[in-house]
Amino acid sequence: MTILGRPMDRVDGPLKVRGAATYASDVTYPDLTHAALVQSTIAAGAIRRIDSARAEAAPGVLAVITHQNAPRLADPPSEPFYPSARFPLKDDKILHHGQHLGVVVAETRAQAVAAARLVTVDYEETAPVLGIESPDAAIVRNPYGIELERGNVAAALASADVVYDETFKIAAETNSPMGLFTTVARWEGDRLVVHDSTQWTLMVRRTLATMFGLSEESVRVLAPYIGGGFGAGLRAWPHTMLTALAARVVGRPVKLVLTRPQMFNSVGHRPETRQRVRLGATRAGRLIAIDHEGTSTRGIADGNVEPITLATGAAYAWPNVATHDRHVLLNIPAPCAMRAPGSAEGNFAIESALDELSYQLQIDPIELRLLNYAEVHPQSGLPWSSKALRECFRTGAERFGWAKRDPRIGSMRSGHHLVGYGVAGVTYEWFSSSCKASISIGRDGRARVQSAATDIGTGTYTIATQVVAELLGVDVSQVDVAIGDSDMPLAPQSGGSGLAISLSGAIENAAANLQRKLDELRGGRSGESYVDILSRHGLDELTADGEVTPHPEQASMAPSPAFAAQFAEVHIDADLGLLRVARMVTAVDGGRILNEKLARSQIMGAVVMGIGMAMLEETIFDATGRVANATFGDYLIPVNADVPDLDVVFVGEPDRFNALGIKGVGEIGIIGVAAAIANAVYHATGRRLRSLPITIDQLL
Ligand code: MCN
Ligand code: MOS
Repeated sequence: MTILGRPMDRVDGPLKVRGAATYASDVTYPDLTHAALVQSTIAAGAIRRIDSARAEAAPGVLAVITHQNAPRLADPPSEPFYPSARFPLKDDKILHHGQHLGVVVAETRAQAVAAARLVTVDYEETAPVLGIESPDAAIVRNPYGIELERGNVAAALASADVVYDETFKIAAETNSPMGLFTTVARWEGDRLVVHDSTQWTLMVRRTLATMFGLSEESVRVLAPYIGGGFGAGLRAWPHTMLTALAARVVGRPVKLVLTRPQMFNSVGHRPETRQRVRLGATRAGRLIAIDHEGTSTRGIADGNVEPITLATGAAYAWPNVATHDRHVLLNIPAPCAMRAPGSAEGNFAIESALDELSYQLQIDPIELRLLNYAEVHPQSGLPWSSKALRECFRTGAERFGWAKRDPRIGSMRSGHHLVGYGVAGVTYEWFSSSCKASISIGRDGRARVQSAATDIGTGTYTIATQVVAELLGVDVSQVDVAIGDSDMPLAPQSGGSGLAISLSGAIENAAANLQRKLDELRGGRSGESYVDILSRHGLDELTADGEVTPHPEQASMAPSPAFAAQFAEVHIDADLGLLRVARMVTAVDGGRILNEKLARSQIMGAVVMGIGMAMLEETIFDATGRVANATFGDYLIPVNADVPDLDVVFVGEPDRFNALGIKGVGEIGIIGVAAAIANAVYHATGRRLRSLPITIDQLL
């Protein structure tokens, strides 16, 4: 292979730099109207009455739609693992602060925003249930069945030489992609065309088709470009439903662009979590039992998955395992997926706990992990389809200079700063789905691939180009990629770090089918070019479809997760407690890497997000359930000064489960960052911080 793996520049880069890539907010129509939302200022209760009269009379206003006059729609459907949002104009109930109570449509955006302020709402207020510790909150089992029981944890803990038992807390965080989520909806008779900021065109299509009682073919969802998602685009959100509804009511196209504060209460967030970890070990460092309890917050009427303990059972070779996942139901805007949902939180607890044990047992932290290395899949006993976690630790340690670490707490200094080294291991269960693609080859020699998949900044356009070029043996400049359109062949979400696997599998299958058709046409004339074959047969182009379904549970091999080892060096001002990450090294087993440059960008971006999670990010709900820091002035994310030298290295080999040997890399880079930093902080200071974000007050 010569084109796969190559660190090729993004094929859509020039378009983006020139402003020629059309994001949803760039879409316009001659008769376009604009919408603004009316949002609840209480977190719980009901609407007694909404008075829209002044808004309706305001300049330019075409409609004010509330639950009092909204046409009835069917309930949105739920996808497996991707629960739907509740349509907020269904009734008079208020379940969270910021809930959409209405939408105002006007000739201009300014008119819509001004009129939305004139809508008055009379509330029947009840006390909201807020905070993960609320005694009034209902607690339910995570409905997605991710709990696990292996062996006998209670007996093993009772017989262990060393027992560890601690609790971890992580603040809620908000995805905050740069691109403000936008919907532009237009009805063409009974056909609905929607441009949307989404990671999953077919999910939005299905949701709108169901709600409006249309066939799926009557809805077209376009998302050729999206300014980041990080999981926020994995649900069909109420503002999208409302824009489609508004366009039907006014009989003209409608555009709705969320404001930055609305991005904090309308498109999901990483829930607040609490975890308890109990570990049992022998003196020699053999981990014999783990009990992992994860609890996350959830909106009262919204589903969410948040699989905190998903990776726990397979991460190390502990013979006795019990995991528990609970949801606390609150009057908060719906939490949803945020990069490595559940896994990022679960890893912080597990990898911090292992670090603590390493000091108790006086075993090097890497050594402790290798002593408990899962050589085979711990649940099934089957060999992994590939696993280079040992290599991640070895190569990462070498590049980081782990050997220079003095294990004694507070022993390393750089001038006025305490220096700490920390490490975390990562096992990440990526998630792939069925996918289709079609490839055509034209008489002009160009290859064209189509799929409903999205590129959310990840590089889908580029890797699809590379896969087609590699498999058909054409130059990358001869390949056109068309994606982000639900009318194209079925594709899953950009999500669960599974799109590269799914889409390249579908392309691989389509390319094989195309080659077969070409071979038939070639009829033994070996060496005849595609162009010659097509012209000899008088064909303008030849097309083949391809499809891939996720690997079935196989009897001989366990499908391998992706793996990583992450290393952090921190510097802490000895007097002021100021914490800075000096450098980070991440070694990743992502199977075959499709594009070295893009994959590296994925890891670097995720590490930056991990630094945010570890040290800065916190979505704060005040006593009324309002997000109190819903701006980029108040919600802290890493800036350049917070981001040190980030070293990324790929190790391992092509996986044996899919044709091209790929594993997902879009999320893995965030997962071990918080634990690596917290472990480094402990090494530097002797302070064990089990609550994120780590702030200066915790270090003073
Ligand atoms: N890649 C590669 N080799 C592999 C696997 C992937 O070179 N073996 C590169 C490709 O450039 C590919 C990208 O990594 O396009 C991501 O591939 P994959 O791991 O399959 O992830 P998805 O395409 O499913 O993307 C979703 C993933 C997730 S779940 C989140 S959250 C996330 C992420 O990607 N959100 C992102 N990365 C993001 N990057 C950007 N810029 N913006 C986001 O919103
Ligand atoms: Mo990623 S949180 O699965 O979009």
